[in-house]
Amino acid sequence: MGTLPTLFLILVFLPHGLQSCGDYKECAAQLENQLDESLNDQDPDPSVVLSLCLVKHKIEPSIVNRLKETVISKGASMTSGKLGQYVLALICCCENPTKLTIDNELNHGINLESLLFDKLGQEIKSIEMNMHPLTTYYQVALAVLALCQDDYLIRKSDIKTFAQAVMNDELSFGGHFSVDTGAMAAMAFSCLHGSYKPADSIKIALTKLIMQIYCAKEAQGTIGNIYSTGLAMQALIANSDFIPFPVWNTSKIPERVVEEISQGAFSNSVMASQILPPLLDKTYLETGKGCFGGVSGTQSKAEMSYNRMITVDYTVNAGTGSHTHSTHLTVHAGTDLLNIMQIAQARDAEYFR
Ligand code: B12
Repeated sequence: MGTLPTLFLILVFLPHGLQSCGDYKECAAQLENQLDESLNDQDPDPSVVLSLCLVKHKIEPSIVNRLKETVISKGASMTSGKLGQYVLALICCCENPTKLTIDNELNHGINLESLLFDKLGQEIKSIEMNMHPLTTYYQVALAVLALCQDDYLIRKSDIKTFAQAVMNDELSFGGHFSVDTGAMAAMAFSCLHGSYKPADSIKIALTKLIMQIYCAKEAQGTIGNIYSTGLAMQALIANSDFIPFPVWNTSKIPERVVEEISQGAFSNSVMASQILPPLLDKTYLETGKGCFGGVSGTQSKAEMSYNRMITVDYTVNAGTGSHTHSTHLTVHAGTDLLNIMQIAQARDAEYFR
């Protein structure tokens, strides 16, 4: 065969992602096109939708509807991590996972968050009884991240069990720290950090994970292997107050990622969806941020987060003496003082009138 026909064959049958890209931005644009196209020929993958939504902020309503149809019909039988992926994708598209409807056809809608909350509960129960989750810690992390990103209440005891697993080095495969799992868990703890309790356990687990991820940096420019590098970069970007960006992002990482994308290593859409956000400085922790103030969605963030619970210590001083009566209440965030007083009264009318 002559040179020209051979060249023709190479060009025609070149694997999809194999056009060379020169820098981060060019490679990101290439991946974005690849992911966009992948939405046409199959059921939209929630991790692909999430990734595109994070970098573009606008997903076609028909794609969002297909995502909703799938999760409404199959959500109950999905694993915790798969459901977590759907919830993250829908939050990113400014949908309200606590009242999911298609064209408002159901009055009350489906509450994906309470379904996910139950699935997380089963995972935690399994950890406590059998020393391992029903699925994997990767999926547990996805579930926690999804609930947390939507400001949904997560049981303190569940968080404690998950943090304990990190401290006991249980997030490993074959005796080695799993960078993918560690990175997903670091994002989950990063979300919990600051607004959930127990604060100490969260901070210690998060610090440990970030250090483990940083230590997994390889001389040739990956963190773990090339496929865990995307999630690891996201975890490090989201926690740059622990390790500043210039410290971990040495030139080797961008060089290596660009080289691998050019060579077609990310022709798989799910793998591409994990590396695209950090190429453009985005992480799963920004899910839903574009919806603040009702910018592009049907629901405002305030409405979406109505499920968030807070704890209130309510104390009354009886007369001028030193008699005080206290109660510890769990109420929806945003409950006003009058309501808190009424709830306290309902609990103990003798002291809180
Ligand atoms: C958990 C996990 C596993 C578990 C999955 C079973 C379980 N109980 O959950 C186990 C340990 C069995 C496993 C095995 C393997 N895995 Co694995 N796995 C993962 C991990 C950490 C999370 C996947 C996940 O749960 N996603 C969330 C759920 C909700 O989405 P999902 O679509 O349902 O996920 C399913 C698929 O990812 C599938 N799966 C897992 N690994 C692989 C690998 C391949 C090639 C395929 C086709 C599918 C597949 O199992 C998941 C659970 O059902 C990813 C990390 C990542 N960055 O994605 C690596 C990852 C996907 N695995 C990888 C690899 C290489 C493998 C193995 C080939 C390892 C080996 N040498 O044996 C095998 C192949 C298994 C297969 N199905 O063909 C690579 C894939 C790289 C690539 N080129 O695409 C990843 C990215 C890890 C990495 N950084 O290298 N894996």
